[in-house]
Amino acid sequence: MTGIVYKSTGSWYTVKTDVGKVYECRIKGKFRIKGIKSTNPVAVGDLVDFKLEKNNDQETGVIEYIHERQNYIIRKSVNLSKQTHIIASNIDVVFLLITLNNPTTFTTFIDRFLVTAEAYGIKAVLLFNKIDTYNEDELLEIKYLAALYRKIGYECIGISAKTGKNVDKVKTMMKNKVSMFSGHSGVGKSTLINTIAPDLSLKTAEISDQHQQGQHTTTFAEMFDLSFGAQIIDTPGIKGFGVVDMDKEELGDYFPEFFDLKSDCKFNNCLHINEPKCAVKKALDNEQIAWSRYKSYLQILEGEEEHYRKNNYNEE
Ligand SMILES: Nc1nc2c(ncn2[C@@H]2O[C@H](COP(=O)(O)OP(=O)(O)OP(=O)(O)O)[C@@H](O)[C@H]2O)c(=O)[nH]1
Ligand SMILES: [Mg+2]
Ligand SMILES: [Zn+2]
Repeated sequence: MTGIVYKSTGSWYTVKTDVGKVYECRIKGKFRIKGIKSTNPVAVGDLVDFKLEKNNDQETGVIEYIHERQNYIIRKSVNLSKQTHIIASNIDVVFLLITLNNPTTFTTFIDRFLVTAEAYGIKAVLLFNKIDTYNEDELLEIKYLAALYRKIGYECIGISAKTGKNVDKVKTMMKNKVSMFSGHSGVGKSTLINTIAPDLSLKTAEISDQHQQGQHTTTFAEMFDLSFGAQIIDTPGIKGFGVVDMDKEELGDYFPEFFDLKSDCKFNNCLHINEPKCAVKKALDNEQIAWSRYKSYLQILEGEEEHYRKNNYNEE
């Protein structure tokens, strides 16, 4: 039998066949797939083959094969273990939810996320959520950020999952696609899904819990079929987003505005650091490239960890 993984709770995987039958499946042994050392061998979105077995009176499955993934979002945990975790696979578009405060989303986090999406060829859209809560200065900051990322080529939408503002635009982009919502804990991923599909009634943080630190309301990634021909993957909030190791020379290619200028650099293997006649550095001086982007680039290049205010969020 063949189906798609809709939910993974660690030891059990919920798999749905193309006729809509749902089976709880498990894996035997370590089930490592070649080349990827991740904490989760099977991810939400995976297409898997499984065989049925009798488990007491229930029919459950054993996953025997994972079909090749078209793509996936993978991150390195920022704790010491440095293990990688596949958040979800076979995604058409990923929406990154961003809030200025409660919680704060820093540009380094946005850029790390975008690099990963670029590396796996996944379309990324930035959703600036909770715009119903911002004062004038904060709205200006959102406008500035949206302009910065639009210039690079990313779609940016200011939304309110609470009031429903611009949620129809998000819905339109989700039609006939597999989408994933990502972002820090508390940015409103589950709230947005509830606004789009009220029937799901996903658990979201209570207002009173909002200021409690390290509170994760969604604890497992889960995919849902929506009525308008869309599939959405809700994910648990992530604290830091460690970019998986890539070649130094490759990294600049995943900053689209750097990549566009690369052919104008004197050296074709230019890392845009100290090399003479570097088109990226020149564009930086002319303010055509944002400092925040360049800073993120250097940080990833040097393998630096993101800096977080202590105890701001819990590691997943
Ligand atoms: N004012 C306002 N509050 C919002 C908005 N979106 C979400 N919230 C609130 O933010 C809090 C967190 O929302 P959740 O949907 O649980 O956040 P999440 O991203 O799913 O968090 P995790 O599941 O922990 O990753 C809740 O109290 C929501 O009511 C919004 O657009 N405006
Ligand atoms: Mg949630
Ligand atoms: Zn250069």
